[in-house]
Amino acid sequence: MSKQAVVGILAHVDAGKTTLAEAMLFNAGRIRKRGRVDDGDSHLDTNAIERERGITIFSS
Ligand SMILES: Nc1nc2c(ncn2[C@@H]2O[C@H](COP(=O)(O)OP(=O)(O)OP(=O)(O)O)[C@@H](O)[C@H]2O)c(=O)[nH]1
Ligand SMILES: [Mg+2]
Repeated sequence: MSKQAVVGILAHVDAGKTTLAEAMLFNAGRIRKRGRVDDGDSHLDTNAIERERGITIFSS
C-alpha cells in the first residue's frame, strides 16, 4: 500500500494555493500534466464556474 499524506494549504485569496497544489501533485507523479488555473485546465478546479473565473469555490 502506498503512503498517503493529507496536506492543507492556507493562504489569502489568489495567493497561488491551487497552483502550488497542482505542482506538488505533478512533482509527486500523481498527475501526468500540470494544468494551469489561467488556462482553465487545472486538475483541481474542475467545476465550470471555477474554470471560467480561475478561482477555487468547492473543496473536496
Ligand atoms: N508570478 C506568479 N504567479 C503565480 C504563482 N502562483 C500562482 N500564480 C498566479 O496567481 C493567480 C492565482 O493562482 P491560484 O493558484 O488560482 O491561487 P489560489 O490561492 O488557488 O486562488 P483562490 O482559489 O481563488 O483563492 C493565477 O493567475 C496564477 O497563475 C507564482 O508562484 N508566481
Ligand atoms: Mg484555488
